[in-house]
Amino acid sequence: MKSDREKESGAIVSQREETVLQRLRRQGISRRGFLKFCTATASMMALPPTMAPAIAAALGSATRPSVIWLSFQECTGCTESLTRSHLPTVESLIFDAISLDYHHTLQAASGEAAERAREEAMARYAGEYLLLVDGSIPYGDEGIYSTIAGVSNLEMLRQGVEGAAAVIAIGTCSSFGGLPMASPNPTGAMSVNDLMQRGAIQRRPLINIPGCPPIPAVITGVIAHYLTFGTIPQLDALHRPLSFYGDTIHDRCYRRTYYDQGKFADTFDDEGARLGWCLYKLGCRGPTTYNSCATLKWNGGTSFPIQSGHGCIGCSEPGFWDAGSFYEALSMPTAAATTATRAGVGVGVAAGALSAWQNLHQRNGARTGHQEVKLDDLERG
Ligand code: FSX
Repeated sequence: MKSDREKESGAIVSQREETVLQRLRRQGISRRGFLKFCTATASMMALPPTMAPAIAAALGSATRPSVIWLSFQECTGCTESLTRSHLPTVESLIFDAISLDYHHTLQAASGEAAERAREEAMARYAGEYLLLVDGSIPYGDEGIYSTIAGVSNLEMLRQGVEGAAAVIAIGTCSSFGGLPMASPNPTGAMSVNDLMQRGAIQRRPLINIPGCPPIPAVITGVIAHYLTFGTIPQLDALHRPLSFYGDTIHDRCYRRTYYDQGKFADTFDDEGARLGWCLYKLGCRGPTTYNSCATLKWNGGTSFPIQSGHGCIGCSEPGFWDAGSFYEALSMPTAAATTATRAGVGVGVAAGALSAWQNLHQRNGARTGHQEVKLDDLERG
């Protein structure tokens, strides 16, 4: 007779061996619904709808990858962001398409059973599982500032990274350090990439999905890409997927025409604000922030901060907490600056525009060429 532990392990294995299509069908998703899901997945990954049959074929035979999600110094906003999506969504479907074997906040198990699930998944799927990490890692005083089940965050991350096929850093904290790393950084917080760079953990293919919190559709889009192609998407120099971080918020903002015309709100309740003019003078960080908020938006595509009348605070950029007041303009747009803006020759604006153009160009290249980085092409520790 099988022990409870053996039964638990058996259940994990058989669910893991189901294909994504089998799992979705078991959840009551019709064939038509599945094809719609594939079309939505293509669009989420910035691929043309003609890719939907290829995605359907890939997902029809792909087994659900084991995913281990570790949470360190964070506010749980990243998980909240993901779970606040309304059902049924592409996001929820995607999470039926993976085997989430360990997640501090979402798992039912606790204590020893929870840690056993992590250890078993790491051993059974060594070299195959996806490691998702949110929160930064305290590096000061050998990581004593934060422990889980008596294990320091640094040690838990080190163990997790060792057998991971790829690591996805969810949120600004794990991508760039985020709030815990803000001055004076009392815990010596570091990002996953910082630790890889200094050799404190092994190097693995790393995708950063910054945002405080990140957009749920971006998290699921990246996972969908991995699930479909077995590869990670094309990344920029900060390990961000170009299809989602290739443009600045400013590049895609619906108020951009007002910026180009030199029409700015000077206060949050003046005529310009009422007319929906550009929020640049009120501190909007859209011109220096790379993310998809202006296109994917939030709450199922309902809105995003600029649409509700507040400037972008740049939460997906490195060091944003220490970058000064959220309400100070990036430069001083006086009447002269407005003229310069119109002419498109403001130094900061020109530099921003050039970098935005370069990024846009790269992003379009990635879209049309659909280049991928194979896991084997990337450096392994
Ligand atoms: Fe950080 Fe996420 Fe901001 Fe919070 O897990 S990116 S503080 S939304 O929760 O890590």
